Amino acid sequence: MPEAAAAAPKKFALQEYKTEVHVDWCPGCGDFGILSSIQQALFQLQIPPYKVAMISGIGCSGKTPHYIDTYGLHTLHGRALPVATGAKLANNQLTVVAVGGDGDGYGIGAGYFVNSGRRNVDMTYIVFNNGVYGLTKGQASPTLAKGSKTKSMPEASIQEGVNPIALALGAGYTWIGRGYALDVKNLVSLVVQAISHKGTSFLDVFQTCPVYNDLRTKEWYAGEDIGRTRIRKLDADAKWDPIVKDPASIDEIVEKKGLALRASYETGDSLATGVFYSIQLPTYDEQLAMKVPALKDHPLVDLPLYQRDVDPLFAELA
Ligand SMILES: Cc1ncc(C[n+]2csc(CCOP(=O)(O)OP(=O)(O)O)c2C)c(N)n1
Ligand code: SF4
Repeated sequence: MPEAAAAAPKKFALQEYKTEVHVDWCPGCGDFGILSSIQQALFQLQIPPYKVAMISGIGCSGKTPHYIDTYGLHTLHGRALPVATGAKLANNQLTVVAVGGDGDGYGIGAGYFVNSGRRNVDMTYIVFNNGVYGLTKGQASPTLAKGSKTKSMPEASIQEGVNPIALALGAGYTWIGRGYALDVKNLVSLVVQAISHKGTSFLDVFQTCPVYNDLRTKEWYAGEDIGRTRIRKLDADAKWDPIVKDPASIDEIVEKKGLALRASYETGDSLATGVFYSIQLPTYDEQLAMKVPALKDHPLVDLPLYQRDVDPLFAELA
């Protein structure tokens, strides 16, 4: 008798990455495109939903884990990255994706944004960048350019906006990209690449907030006033190569970071999207496993708790 064929691995349906929770974003919100892109990317990668942890901060964008049928945690304002770091270190077998707004990530969470870049924990961070604090009614966020006045502001901003790609290059993120919420096809591809990258990947996403930001509208990105899209795809240039081939070569690193930095400063009528920079370096979790060999075979959550009798210490201090 022929041997029984091995059971085919279960194929997850796109629907299995969606919850039944009512999505309460405003009609036309760019968040819908980002949500759909994350669900499609997880589906394309066929990552079992029970092996994914979605971690968010606070804001309209912070609701994202409610709508994705994986493990999820809606944490404090600006704290998605430290919580995501903890989740990955506790269970290195999880695919960890942190999400949040530009106020969440580049404002109140700015310190975590910088320090997560230098650690290179194997996880992904996706920022919904709309130039405003959506949930709290449209105040200027850290990315709103100087001189801009949105619908909800009495006067134009007198502060410079930050450049998230430049910050990420300086902080040490090992994969840096940018997408556009309403170009879902491209965004799915970028989320797939970001999640597949070994190390901390950072994806800034231009997101439209039609309720509070009447400057960066879908018509503006489409360039209806200038007759061509303002979104420039970096890979449309056949010569664009963001990948560092020799991670030991400081010259190559500086050259590639320089090109990415230049592209990140394109403004006005040409906004670069795509992969800006990519390098393969040892991850924090890998380095930890070198120090604690038991982590190679078992995630921390499966290891017995370390116990120590502290009574002698207290007795000594008494
Ligand atoms: C410690 C703390 N400070 C302030 C707030 C109020 N707050 C809630 S959401 C938010 C801003 C959200 O903006 P953003 O991060 O850009 O996300 P969006 O709503 O645009 O997706 C603020 C200031 C809070 N919840 N917690
Ligand atoms: S306020 Fe803006 S970001 Fe928030 S749900 Fe509405 S459109 Fe989206």
